[in-house]
Amino acid sequence: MKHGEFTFTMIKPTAVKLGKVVPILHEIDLAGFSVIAMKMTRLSRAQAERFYLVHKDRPFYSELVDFMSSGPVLAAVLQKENAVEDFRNLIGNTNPESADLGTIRKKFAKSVQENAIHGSDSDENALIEANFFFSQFEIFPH
Ligand code: FUP
Repeated sequence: MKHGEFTFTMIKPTAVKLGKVVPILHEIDLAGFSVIAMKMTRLSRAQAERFYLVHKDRPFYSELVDFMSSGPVLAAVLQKENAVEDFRNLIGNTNPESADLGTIRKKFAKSVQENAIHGSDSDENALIEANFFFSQFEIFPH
């Protein structure tokens, strides 16, 4: 995988439960991303704690970990030029109330916690997060 040409995403438990996996993947496809790895899985509490470790001192950490381990998620690695920045623009602000019209979070998020989808915030984190969910034999870059 080439640095800068991929990002990691995860469709979060509420969106999965509400049947929004395919509608959200459709938006991702229309925006020009291609799927190079994908799985549905459920995080244990310990795995969710590890994924969000940068937030461990924030007041919402415990609730966030409870939520993210409450049901299945759809994890994927997406390929595109300028993937991290373009995907952050596609999903919109963390808080759906502040997200621009047309963004995935504006369309599908319930709240700042249950905000439908994750997108890596840097190329370094995209690599760390892709490796958290997938082995090198489960990622198929073009
Ligand atoms: P983002 O990069 O947009 O996902 O946002 P952050 O890294 O700031 O936050 C990561 C996750 O923490 C969010 F997706 C949801 C959760 N969060 C809350 O639950 N409450 C908050 O006030 C802020 C973030």
